[in-house]
Amino acid sequence: MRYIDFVDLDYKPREEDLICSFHVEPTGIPLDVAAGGVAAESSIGTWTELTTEKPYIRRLHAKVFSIDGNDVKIAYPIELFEQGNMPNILSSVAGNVFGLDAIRRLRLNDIHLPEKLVDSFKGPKYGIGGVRRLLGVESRPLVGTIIKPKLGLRTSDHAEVAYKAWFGGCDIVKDDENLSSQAFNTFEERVSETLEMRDRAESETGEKKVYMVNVTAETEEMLRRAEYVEDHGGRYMMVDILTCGWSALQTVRNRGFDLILHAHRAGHAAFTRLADHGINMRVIAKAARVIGVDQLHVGTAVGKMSETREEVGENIGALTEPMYGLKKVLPVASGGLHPGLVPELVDIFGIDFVVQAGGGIHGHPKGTVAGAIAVRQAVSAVIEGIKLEEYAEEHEELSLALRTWSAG
Ligand code: CAP
Ligand code: MG
Repeated sequence: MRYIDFVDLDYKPREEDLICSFHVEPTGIPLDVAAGGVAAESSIGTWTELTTEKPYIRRLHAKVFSIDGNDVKIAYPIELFEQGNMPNILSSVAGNVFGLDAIRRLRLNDIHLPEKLVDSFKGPKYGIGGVRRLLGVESRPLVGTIIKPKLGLRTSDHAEVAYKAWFGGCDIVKDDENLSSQAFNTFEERVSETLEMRDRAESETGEKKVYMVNVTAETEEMLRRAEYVEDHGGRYMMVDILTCGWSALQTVRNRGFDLILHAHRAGHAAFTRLADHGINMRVIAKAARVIGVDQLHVGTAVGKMSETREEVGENIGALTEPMYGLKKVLPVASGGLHPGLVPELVDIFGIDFVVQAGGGIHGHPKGTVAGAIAVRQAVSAVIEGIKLEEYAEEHEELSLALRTWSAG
C-alpha cells in the first residue's frame, strides 16, 4: 500500500474515530501523497507483507478524508489507541510525522477525541465551577499574582510578598514556573510559611485566599510534594505540564488529590508558535482538559506574549466548549499584564478567567499591596461599567498604575 492508498475522500468518519486537522506543505511530491504519508506514518506505518496478509491490520489504517488547500483532515480508528493513555495517542498523531523529509511543514491544528476516549480519562476534578465555589467569587474575574522576582527570594521574603498581595486583594498567589525547591527557598519551608501568611491574610481581609504551589519535579517527588501541600492545608497545586510531560501529568491527576490543578505551559511556544509547523495550542489545551487540569494559561493577546486575539479565543474555546460532559477549565491570562489592560481582557475573556499579573502588581510605584489594590479596582470598574480613567479619579492606586504603565 502506498501513501496515496491512505487517501479516501469519500470516507465518512465514524462516531468513534479520532479526527486530526493538519496543515500540510509537501516537499516535491503531490499534496495528497504527502497527506497519505501523514496518515500512514501516524497510524500503522510502512506497509509490509504481514499487513497484506492480515486484514484486521488493514482495517486499522488512518484515512485522509478531506483535503482543502493545505488543510488535511485524517480519521483514525479508535482501536489504534490505548484508552486512558495520552502519551500513546500523541505518539501516534503528534509523533514521527513532524520529521518526515517528504513534508516541508506540518502543523497539527486541531484534534477531536471521540467520547469513548474522553471517558477513559479523569477530566477536571473542579473546573470553573469548583474554583469559584472554593473562592466564593461568582461575578468577577479572579485576580492573581506571581511572586516576583521569579527566583532568588528567601522563604520568609517570599511569604511576606505573598501576604502583601493577598492583603491588597489578590485571590490567588502562585509560585513562578521555575521555582521548585532551590537552596534559597526550599519547598516544605516555603509551603508552610506561605500558607501561614495565607491564613493571616484570610482572617484580616475576610476573603478566601489560595496559594498555587509549584510541585513540578520528578514524578514520585511531585506526588510527595502534592501530598505535603494537601496535608498542610493547601488547596492548589501547579504543574509545568509540558516540561513534566503527559505521563507525569496523568499520574498526578489520577492520584485524585483534593487540590485544584493549575497547569503552566512553560515551553509551549517551542512548538505552538509557528503558524505552519508544530502543534496548535488548542491541541495542548484539549489534551490537558481531557487529562484533567482545572486551570490553564491561554495567552492574552494584549500582554507581552505573542498570541493573537483569534488564537487566544480558540484556546479559550478548547477549554470551555462542550466536550462530552467534561467540566470547563478556567482560562488564565498572564504575561505582561497590568490594571490598564483589564477592560480589553474582559472584552476577550468575559468574566470567567484569572487576570494574573506579576510585574504588573509588584512593580507598582507604591509596592505590592497598592499593586494588588489597583488590579482589584480595575476589575471593579469594569464590572460596574465605569471607565478606568473615571474610576481612577477616586482611586489613587489605580491612578498611579495607569500613569505608570501607560507610559510604557
Ligand atoms: C508572567 C509569568 C508567566 C507567563 C507565562 C512570567 O509574569 O510569570 O510565567 O505569563 O506565559 O514568568 O513571565 P509577568 P503564558 O506578569 O511579570 O509578566 O501565560 O503565555 O503561558
Ligand atoms: Mg512565570
